[in-house]
Amino acid sequence: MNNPKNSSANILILATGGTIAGTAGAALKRDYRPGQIGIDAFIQQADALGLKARLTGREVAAIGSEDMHPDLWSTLYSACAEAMDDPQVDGVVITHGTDTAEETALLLDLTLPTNKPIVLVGAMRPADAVGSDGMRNFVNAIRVAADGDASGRGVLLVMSDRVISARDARKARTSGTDAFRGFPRDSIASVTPSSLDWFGDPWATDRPARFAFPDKFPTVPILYAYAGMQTDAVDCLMQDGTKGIVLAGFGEGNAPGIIRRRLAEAAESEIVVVRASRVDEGLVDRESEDDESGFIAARGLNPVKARILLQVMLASGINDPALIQQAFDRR
Ligand code: DAS
Repeated sequence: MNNPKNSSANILILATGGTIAGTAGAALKRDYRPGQIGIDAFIQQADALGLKARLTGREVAAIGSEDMHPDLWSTLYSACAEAMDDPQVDGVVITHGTDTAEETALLLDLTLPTNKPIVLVGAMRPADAVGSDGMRNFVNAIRVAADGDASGRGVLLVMSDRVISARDARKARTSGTDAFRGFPRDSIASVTPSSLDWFGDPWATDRPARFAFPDKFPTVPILYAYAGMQTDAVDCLMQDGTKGIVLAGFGEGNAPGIIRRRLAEAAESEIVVVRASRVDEGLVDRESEDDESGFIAARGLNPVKARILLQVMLASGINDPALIQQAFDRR
């Protein structure tokens, strides 16, 4: 399928900054500042390419996504929720830095319905760099957001001619334009400025939001495992108010015996413990010890995304490990 079904779609662009709107001031320079190009100028450049979709821009922020935070997530969520109800909007594109795009994508995926496409897009090279990838990624994202077949697939991420679902997307390289990978599923579509090919049918048509957007994000630190670690690494995370801990464990979510025992004590004192892995790819499945210790297995989610899912559930008042495990198990 090479043409968007809705070739004159109305797309709302929510700009947050990032490298896609960044400039260095010289094509060969390495250092640059994110979020320098305003959304109106960006849309003008895109329109000049002859896009069929009608774009309306709103600048929500102009930051590097290392500074993404819950208040801004809340603004993005409200803007998307409004757009989902607005008959004048066919789809939403969010321009975003790549560093935390996977966290924003999963959070919105968990808290918004799937009735219209919501697409995150970023770039690895600033707009004025030689070989910049930003405008191509943006045009691709518009093509996806304007396609009726993009709805019912949850929030999507478009980078380097690929579409990856929010649940699967992860940044896997520090540099180079092919910086994202999907796990367990890799790309779910291939996109270029002149083509869009989905590799399967939508799986969540008309799915309502799974969880409420948190009023307040519970304190859930990530514990990174390393050889020789001692229990003080856990103890310093168990401050007043800590509601959960995500272990970025060795291999399949492992940790030294003393750490597992300390985490089991934490779980007994009602801190929800999720075992994820510091390894980039592979599932973390339940083990028999998880039942005894009250742990949850992160399955396909990496530590930062496991943290988002856990925060959203805890904020909804869900802290039963069996129910939380079910949410980690489902796609
Ligand atoms: N500056 C980083 C960020 O905003 C990198 C990027 O945009 O790709 O996440």
